[in-house]
Amino acid sequence: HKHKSAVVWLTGLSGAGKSTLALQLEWRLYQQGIHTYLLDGDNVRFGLNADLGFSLQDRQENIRRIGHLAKLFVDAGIVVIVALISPLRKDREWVRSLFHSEEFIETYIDCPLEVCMERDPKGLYKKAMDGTITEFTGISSPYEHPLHPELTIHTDKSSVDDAVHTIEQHLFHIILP
Ligand code: GGZ
Repeated sequence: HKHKSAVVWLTGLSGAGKSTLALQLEWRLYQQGIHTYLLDGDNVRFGLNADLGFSLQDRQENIRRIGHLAKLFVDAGIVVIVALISPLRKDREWVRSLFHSEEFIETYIDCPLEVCMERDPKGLYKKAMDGTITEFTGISSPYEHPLHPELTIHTDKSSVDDAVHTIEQHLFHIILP
């Protein structure tokens, strides 16, 4: 069926649950016949953005390129899900400016740093704490939480299903006639 397009931009700390929610949201939308594309920082950094590291300057470039990619997909009528730490407000505001106001759904994946550190699925926080990894978001590099996100999801309090449902409802409101 016909629907408008939009970008669901997931921002938050490493380990907050962005990739998990992104994958589940993609699956749910697919089941309902909505054509989506997922841009996950973690994956794009292996290909298109393999030349980029984690300095604030490289993160800005990472966001810039993924923002333009997302814009191309949205122009093609595809719902884009982006999972990117995107730690700085100014970079996220820049991306927002690429889109019509209703097209950009900034979704703050809010999870306390202590919980992310406890989860530590890839052992990165441990390495950040002992200095093996430098410039790690939340430890040795800043994270500026959104001030006026369209959505906030508390992944330490709500289930994946509930979180996906919340995002889905907001999205449908915008893209469905
Ligand atoms: C933050 C890092 C770092 C540093 C490697 N800081 O949780 P993950 O492991 O699987 O996903 C994180 C990913 C972050 O990439 P993004 O492209 O989303 O970041 S940004 O938007 O800031 O450009 C994390 C891993 O890369 N990772 N080193 N120093 N995350």
